[in-house]
Amino acid sequence: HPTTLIPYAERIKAHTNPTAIKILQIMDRKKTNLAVSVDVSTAAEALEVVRRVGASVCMVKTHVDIFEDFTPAFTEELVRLSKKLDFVIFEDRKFADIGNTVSLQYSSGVHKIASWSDLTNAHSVPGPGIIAGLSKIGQPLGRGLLLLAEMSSKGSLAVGGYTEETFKMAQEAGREFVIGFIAQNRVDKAELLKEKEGEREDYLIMSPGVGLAAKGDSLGQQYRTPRECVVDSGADVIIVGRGIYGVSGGEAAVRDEAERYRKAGWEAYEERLKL
Ligand code: S5P
Repeated sequence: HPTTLIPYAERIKAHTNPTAIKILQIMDRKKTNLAVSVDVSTAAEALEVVRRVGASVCMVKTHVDIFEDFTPAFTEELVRLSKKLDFVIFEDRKFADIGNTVSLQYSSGVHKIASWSDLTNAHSVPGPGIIAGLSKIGQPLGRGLLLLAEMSSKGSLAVGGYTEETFKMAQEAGREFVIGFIAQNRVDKAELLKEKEGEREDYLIMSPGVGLAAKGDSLGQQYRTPRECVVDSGADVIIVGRGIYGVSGGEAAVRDEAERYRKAGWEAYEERLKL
């Protein structure tokens, strides 16, 4: 795939969305394509994990609806840490409703996601209105959106024609707000990419379901190694949850494990540039 042979830093010029530009700049600056997912049960624990792994990541992914102690103080501190430790915040909300509803879910309620999260994601199942509803809120703030084109879980229905139509939906919407995909492969197939006025279409592919030890869990999750994701399947960002925050051995172990994944992801990226 042509995009996978271009260094992250060079891909910046193919983007206009501020969040896409920021992600690529951070990846290049910190030599990391690692995103850590902090799916722990309290906001306090999540911040502890972020303080430990922050230096190793380009992105911190949250599910704030998991926290039993969520308050706006959490997002204030997360934003502060994102500036101090240089990473982007991704609330993994997986919106899946009509445009009007998702615009309310994105801007309002307890979590006010658009006010603090650089990046969020949505299922394509409702059709393009979901992108319109989210972009109305997020685009003026410089936020970015990923569409879920594939999933890592066993038996996922997001395959084949669904995946292809999701890509086309993003392409139709334009890259001012939709900057890429959650996927297991390069769903922006080379033959579908268009050159507009000499400018290449560039999408960020972010892959969850990454583990160096486990192959899966008891609830259908499936893991691949960073090398399989980045070299074999062309992912730009690897997303790791339990493989990092779930490691036993205390604070230092979590930090070391994040560094181990950062190195594995970065070495895979350097290897693919030479293909
Ligand atoms: O297809 C997907 C999409 C996502 S965003 N598969 C996933 O596992 N995710 C998310 O990635 C999931 O919600 C979780 O937050 C993370 C994977 O966590 P892990 O602990 O299995 O690494």
